[in-house]
Amino acid sequence: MERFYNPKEIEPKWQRLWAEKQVFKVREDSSKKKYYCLEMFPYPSGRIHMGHVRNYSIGDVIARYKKMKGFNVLHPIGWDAFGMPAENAAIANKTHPHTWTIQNIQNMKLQFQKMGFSYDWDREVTTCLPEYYRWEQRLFLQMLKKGLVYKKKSYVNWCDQCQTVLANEQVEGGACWRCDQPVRMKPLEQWFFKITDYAKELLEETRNLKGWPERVLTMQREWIGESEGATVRFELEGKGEGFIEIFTTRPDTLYGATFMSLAAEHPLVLSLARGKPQEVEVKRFVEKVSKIEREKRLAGDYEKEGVFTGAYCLNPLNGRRLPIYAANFVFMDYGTGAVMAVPAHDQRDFEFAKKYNLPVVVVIQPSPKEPLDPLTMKEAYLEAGVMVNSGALDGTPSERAKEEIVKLLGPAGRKTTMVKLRDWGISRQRYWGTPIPVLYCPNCGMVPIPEKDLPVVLPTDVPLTGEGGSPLSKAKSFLEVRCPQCPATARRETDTMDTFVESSWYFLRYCSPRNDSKMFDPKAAAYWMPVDQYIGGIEHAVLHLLYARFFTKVLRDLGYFGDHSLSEPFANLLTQGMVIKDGSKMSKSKGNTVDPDELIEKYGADTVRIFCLFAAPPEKDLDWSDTGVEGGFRFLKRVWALVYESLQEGSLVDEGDQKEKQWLHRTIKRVTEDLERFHFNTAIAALMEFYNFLHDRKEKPSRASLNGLVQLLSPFAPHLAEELWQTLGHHENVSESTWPRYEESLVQTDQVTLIIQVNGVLRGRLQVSSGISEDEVKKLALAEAAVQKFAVNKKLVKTIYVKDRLINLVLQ
Ligand code: ANZ
Ligand code: ZN
Repeated sequence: MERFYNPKEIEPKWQRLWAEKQVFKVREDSSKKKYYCLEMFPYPSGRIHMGHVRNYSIGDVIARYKKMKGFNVLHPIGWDAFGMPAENAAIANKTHPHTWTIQNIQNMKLQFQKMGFSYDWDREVTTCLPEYYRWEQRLFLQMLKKGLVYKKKSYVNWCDQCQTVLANEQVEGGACWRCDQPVRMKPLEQWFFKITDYAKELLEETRNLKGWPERVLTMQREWIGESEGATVRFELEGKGEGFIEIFTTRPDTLYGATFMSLAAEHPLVLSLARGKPQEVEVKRFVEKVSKIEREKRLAGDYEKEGVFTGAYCLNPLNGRRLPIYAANFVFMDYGTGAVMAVPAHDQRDFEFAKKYNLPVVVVIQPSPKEPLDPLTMKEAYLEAGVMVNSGALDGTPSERAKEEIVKLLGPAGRKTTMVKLRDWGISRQRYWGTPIPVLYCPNCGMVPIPEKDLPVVLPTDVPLTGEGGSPLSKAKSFLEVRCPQCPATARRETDTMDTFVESSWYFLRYCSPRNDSKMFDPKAAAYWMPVDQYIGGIEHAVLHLLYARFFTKVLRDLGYFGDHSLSEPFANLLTQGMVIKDGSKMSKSKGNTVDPDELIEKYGADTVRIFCLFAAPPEKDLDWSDTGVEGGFRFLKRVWALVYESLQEGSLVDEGDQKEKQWLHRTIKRVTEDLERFHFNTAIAALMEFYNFLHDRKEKPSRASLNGLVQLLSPFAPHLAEELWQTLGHHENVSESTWPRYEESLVQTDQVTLIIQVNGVLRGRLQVSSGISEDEVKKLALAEAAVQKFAVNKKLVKTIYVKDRLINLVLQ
């Protein structure tokens, strides 16, 4: 054994030995309980950052701990390898996205290995390879057959200058990131996954996700956004002119509707205005609205405006004539794209009515004493109350009127539940993604690529310039293809899939990553799924986690799981906090990053791991500090020195005295319980205390104590632990050893008898465990009947506490 701790020497050595002995390789084994530990896989950006280090260190501790607890642990890793950065890098540096991505993967893989993460590298998956995305293409075709994929016109960000579609991230302040020209919304045929078919189940099953943070569940529920209400039909004025359907959550306000608002994109808007004096103005308005950025519209971050179409419709209950407006705050993709406007009870409608001088009719009164007056109202009244101006319903509580009005409407109305969740638009006019496996034939129209012709491989010889439409549309050899149904030459689809598609099922691929006849082997999935612990950033609380849940349900319904059905992919979820430095998130743009490589170089991976796990509980933000890293390093050096010195001076005793045994067993208990709850910081603190105890006493530590210390430390600092474990004479790896157990009799804390005094006079005694805090004792003492007698009409002004001996309550 070396005198001094030298991570540079021992870390590569143990990494090599783990790989050679395939310590972390796993197979299905029905005789063992499984544990699937998964961290969200990284995008191969090139180098790992501290956020990665933290995320993967958390997962690694859990995986290593569970393995030592006897579980058959699946702990895989892979690469979410499609996406725009590769394409942008290719445009900027004239490399190929494939080359760039694969190089990045190689770099990052080396960095991960240097961190000592316990992955089963034989299960590595890389999503940009045909052997991965071919299964996605097959699933797409199966979903197409089932009606779970469809095409529809939808709005994209479009730059007229570059003649190209832009991703939201490429729109900067309403302008194109390349040429700075204004971006407009352009309707384009796009592919959608019908996630709305699963909205109800996705919503209801959030109730079963007991192992997820409440915050994430709330975000998912709000994202799906179920609203109870009614659909109501308003006939257009004029004979046989048709009707407008609206969705409202407030059918009780129907008598208060004074106009109608349609989304600018609503198909009726232009047709209603046609031939009317308003036609030109309406057209101009529709144009203008299409230019407001999507996010701005969703955030409501613009002035509310509208234009009269020149047409009217009729309130189905009282026949009132309502002017029809096109308005910029009504969205085509929610409800029916039409809103009955009730200015007295909806704030947007109120502002709109004031602006355009439209009538305000109050139909709900808060109290008969102070009736609302439309002339003096400053804002809409949104609460419940009693119905007025509503025909036969006058006097009815508004909550009840909601039901009554739907009944009164007869065939013109029905109860409806609307969800905010939109279908998932997966079309990207990008190169670096999974090709969508269909073609267009001049005779047969859209034709799915026959399954035997899969995968549709992404071609490599595609010019990438960032301008002029989808890159694949410029790759002639890819584009032209024989129609499978007729002799004509057809054209391939040139859209690729959203990269969120790959991450929606990678956790299933890990179960049987080399299977070349199926997406995954149902037997392997039956054994490994669900993921027992999923770990990742809160930024994925909605999209990724919702899509992965959706895919699991679709795969279930397509029979992918065989007899063993699965509805939810992730049993438990841990969302770790950010890594921050100088008060803000580490990021290149802020220039406050710390390079993990430099840290590993200076201190070794074990120190970096210890720092990340010790500095904060996993859910909290981790505040970077140089002294924290130094502290971690010092601790590991001391542990090394303790073992070294203990082994120098003669032989070790097997077991220590009673006190040492108690310390060991209490430490085992604390660390075990903390690991179960993922309180890594307090687990490490317990190990530090144990070290201090062993170091500070004059007796040499026993073999049992050193063994325990090293084993308990091993999930956190695995290289150091392996080396010390070997030095202590073990032949197996500490990573494969059995987690130590504690004896109940040795962890009981000692009981002491405390004296209770009131104003210095003995009034009772308390049995408590030694070391109990002053606060705790105070509470217990004040609860004693003997004390309460003296406390009547008095205030506690002071307490005097002598640890484990007495408490004196001063009452006045
Ligand atoms: C009449 C009404 C009267 C409304 C009233 C509210 C208060 P949530 O809860 O989000 O589902 N709405 C319906 N479709 C819309 C669309 N496509 N774009 C913009 N707004 C739309 O909200 C439902 C309410 O939002 C509906 O109820 C409708 O306005 C409006 F005193 O109908 B309400
Ligand atoms: Zn054809």
